Amino acid sequence: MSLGMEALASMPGASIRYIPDFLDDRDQQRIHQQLRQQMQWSQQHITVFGKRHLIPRLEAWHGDRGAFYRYSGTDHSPHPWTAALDQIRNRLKSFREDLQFNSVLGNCYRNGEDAMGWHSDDEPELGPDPCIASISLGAPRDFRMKHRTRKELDPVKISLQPGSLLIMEGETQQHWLHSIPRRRGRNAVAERINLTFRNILTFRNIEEI
Ligand SMILES: O=C(O)CCC(=O)C(=O)O
Ligand SMILES: [Mn+2]
Repeated sequence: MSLGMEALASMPGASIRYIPDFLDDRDQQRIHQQLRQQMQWSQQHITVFGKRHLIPRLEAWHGDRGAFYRYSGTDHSPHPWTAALDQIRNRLKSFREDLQFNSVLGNCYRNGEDAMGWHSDDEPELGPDPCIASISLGAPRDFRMKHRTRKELDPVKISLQPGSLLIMEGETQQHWLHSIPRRRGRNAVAERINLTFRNILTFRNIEEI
């Protein structure tokens, strides 16, 4: 089912809002190019059943000093805010006063081979009911959501458009999983950058490390 009012109504326990035109096309293109060059992208490994795999995308963690985050099996110390990241952070706050974040995880899907498997953003650093603001730049990609336990509920598909904002909050992460599937062959796509603004609640004192 694609996202519309009827899909939202049939997502018990989810609190999500999709704004397709949060950034206009010129801004989203400019910011995409800036972030491709200015964020500290790297391709991490993950070990599953003793075997090391390359994660199929590039990632970059930026934020306030002390906002450590554990993802893909490793602790990450944040790189500083870039001007473009800070600009979007301010726009989120102007859009809705309570959209205030101390960090952002960037994902760069270089093409349709890059993807993200089923998960929820439920790391302890984010607290029990995190608010996550997700910005999309570049090629559109499908964002899929499925309920953790209620198999009778249809999965939901949102086509995340360039310049869009998706807000997930409330108990969404407790009840729903999300993923970005591969797009191969005829469905191949160009690069996409996704920014998920987050709030790390457990700051580490840098002097102690
Ligand atoms: O690329 C996306 O839209 C999703 C990213 C995501 O789920 C994450 O960073 O946890
Ligand atoms: Mn996620």
